[in-house]
Amino acid sequence: MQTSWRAAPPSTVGISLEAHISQQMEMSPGATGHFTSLLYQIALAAKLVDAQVRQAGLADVLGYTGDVNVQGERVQKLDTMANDTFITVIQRGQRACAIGSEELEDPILLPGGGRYAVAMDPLDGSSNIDCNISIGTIFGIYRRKSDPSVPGTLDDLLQPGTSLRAAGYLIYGSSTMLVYSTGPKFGVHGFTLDPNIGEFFLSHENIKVPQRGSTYSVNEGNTARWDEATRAWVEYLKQEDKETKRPYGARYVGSLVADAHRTLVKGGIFAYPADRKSPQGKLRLLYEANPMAFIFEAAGGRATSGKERILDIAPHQLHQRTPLIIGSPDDVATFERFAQEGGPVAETRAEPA
Ligand code: AHM
Ligand code: MG
Repeated sequence: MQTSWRAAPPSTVGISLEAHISQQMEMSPGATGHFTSLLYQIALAAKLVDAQVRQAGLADVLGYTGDVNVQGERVQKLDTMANDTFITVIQRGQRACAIGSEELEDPILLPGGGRYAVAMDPLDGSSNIDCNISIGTIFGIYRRKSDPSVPGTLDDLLQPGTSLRAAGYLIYGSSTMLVYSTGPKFGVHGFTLDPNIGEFFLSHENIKVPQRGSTYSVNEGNTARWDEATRAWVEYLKQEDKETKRPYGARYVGSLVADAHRTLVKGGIFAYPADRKSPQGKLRLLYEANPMAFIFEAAGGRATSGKERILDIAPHQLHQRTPLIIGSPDDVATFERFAQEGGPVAETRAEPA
């Protein structure tokens, strides 16, 4: 038998996502709990989607539905299930006035005075669904702009990333993780789902992206469609130079959540630049680029289209696309020098924030 009991030193062991969100709420003067409850709903929907993803090979939910989504892409069954799950849970929770989803041409505009607008990609990395590679969910939350006495409007979603109240992503991978931030002041935190208990626990507290990394992540199969500056940038990363620790290693999964998460934790750069096939870029501003940009900036990283800061872009369409370059500040600065000067550059360091 123990003769005495001593309180354990402060530790993050056993801090659930719910406890963490509640703590953050207490740190926000005037918080009413509406935002907290919306985050709980997203976490709940994510657990339901996780269960579907884990069962996918068994439950006949792999493959295509036969439909084509607004982007002209073939819809997979899991895309549809994830979309339905998030929308049902968020709608029932009554905290949102508008939901914009990659899977739906038009936003869902809700009555009931919900104070937030949610932009989301319910299942990112669709091309990887059928081969057991990490996929995920990406979301951004805005405070509504419209009058709460009427249903939400498209304009509640068409806000620049600088107006995001929170953003996050889920990875359904070798483990399931939720990473979210409510801004630089509160940091970026990662939670891992304990499948035995069905609860997310804090596993990556206050994630900071390294100042510079040693990997680049880009679909090099698109080389022939890139402009000269992008080609020169990738060639530069592949050259040998001890001082700048080149060549960089190449890592590309093809699921933004996975490529971005690795870049966030280990540093380096992820890029989906504009190319001849996708002159506006491939990724979607509101529910892919903005949430990732918000998280990277909150973790000390940077996010650019090559021409401007992602979070400053004024959206005019729900499904608008943008080039996206995110990563360690020094690595993004190097990309920008190539994009702006169109050729090789001397070693680049990010401007201090
Ligand atoms: P999705 O939302 O339909 O899954 O498409 C977005 C995905 C991203 O996850 C990933 O970064 C990119 O598309 C990969 O594109 P590509 O196959 O052209 O490299
Ligand atoms: Mg996507």
